[in-house]
Amino acid sequence: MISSLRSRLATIALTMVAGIAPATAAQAATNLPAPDADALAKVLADTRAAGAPGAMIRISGHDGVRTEMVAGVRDTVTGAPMDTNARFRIGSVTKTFSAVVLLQLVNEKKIELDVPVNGYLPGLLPDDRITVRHLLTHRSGLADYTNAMFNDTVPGFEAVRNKVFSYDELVKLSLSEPRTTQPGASYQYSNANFVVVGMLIERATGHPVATEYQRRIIEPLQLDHTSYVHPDTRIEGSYIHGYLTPDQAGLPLVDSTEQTVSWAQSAGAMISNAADLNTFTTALLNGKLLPAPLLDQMLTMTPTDATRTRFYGLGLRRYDLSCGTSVYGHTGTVQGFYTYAFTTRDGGRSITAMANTSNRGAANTALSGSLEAAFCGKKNAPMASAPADLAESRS
Ligand code: REY
Repeated sequence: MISSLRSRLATIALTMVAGIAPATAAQAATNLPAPDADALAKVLADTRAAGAPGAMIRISGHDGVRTEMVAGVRDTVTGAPMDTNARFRIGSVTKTFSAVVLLQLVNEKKIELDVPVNGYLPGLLPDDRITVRHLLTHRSGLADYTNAMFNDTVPGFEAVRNKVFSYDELVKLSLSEPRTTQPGASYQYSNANFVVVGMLIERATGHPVATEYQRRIIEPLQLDHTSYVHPDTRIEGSYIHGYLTPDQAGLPLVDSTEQTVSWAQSAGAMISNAADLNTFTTALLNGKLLPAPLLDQMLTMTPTDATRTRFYGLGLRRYDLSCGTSVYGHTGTVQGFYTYAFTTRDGGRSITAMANTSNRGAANTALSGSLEAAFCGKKNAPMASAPADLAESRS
């Protein structure tokens, strides 16, 4: 089956690195079918057909790497093939790292979830009713300044590619727009929320967020390919080039690899690789980063759309898949990179899927099909048209 698919889809390099390992006791507890390798290969082919130069999927189980698949290239100039070990920009998966640090500070009684943000950062916000929890659940009403910033995609990006913003400047940009909801009233995804989370982390610890990511998450989990280097623009080691799609059809892709990501910072500026993201989501859901009561808070979800299959907790998404399995993690969109990093409730199976393009919804929708293929197994229909409602969006 796999080999016939290979011949049909010549551009796909499919590597079952360790095959499908026998179920361990813990995996059996998840009661998941084997990932559908054909469907995963088709996801990668569809993602490339939709315009991504490359794409990859890495699935990890309790007993180590289970599946690695790549398609296309990580560098369109040299033709270097996509590589599941290489680093890339993870965009808003950063929000889960920020939420973990913040919740550790809650555990240490340095911050409380239901206290007004202005209690910690006096005068920052124009409404004393906005709490720390409202930030983490995207219910503060702080406008997402990035919509205006990137309204015109490539000029918007080039205007900030090398810019270094202070947190205060980003908050001012948000506050120059009307607020989107009364505090707590509705979910409105906004990068401004996690910019303020970064400010809270720095205020409570007296350290840059980079120091806190490092000592609380990166070092304990030995995430050797994960970093927060803002405002440095480079990705160290072996990395994947990101290619931003212009709004106007027919224009060449823009290599957007090097940027400060200062417009996002604690909302989206981290760099990682697929193995590290799988280790991170697994450890988080296994309770290795947060004590149970705080993980429970993170997992307390409300729906983000009318389908009631997509939810948001505290810096964490939940998607309910068609087979009844729920997966937890985050999506990321930063210029040139789409990322999905999700795991099961017991951390028994984790996936990182990425494509090195952005501003190209069809590629993102195709890539989102990797979740059904990875967790729902063969019984599902082929991923020819992944349901649009599972694609990462800003809803
Ligand atoms: C910003 C625009 C996306 C991306 C964003 N990402 O807020 C955060 C996240 C960190 O949720 C850009 N889109 C693109 C445009 C649209 O420029 N005109 O697709 O690269 O991950």
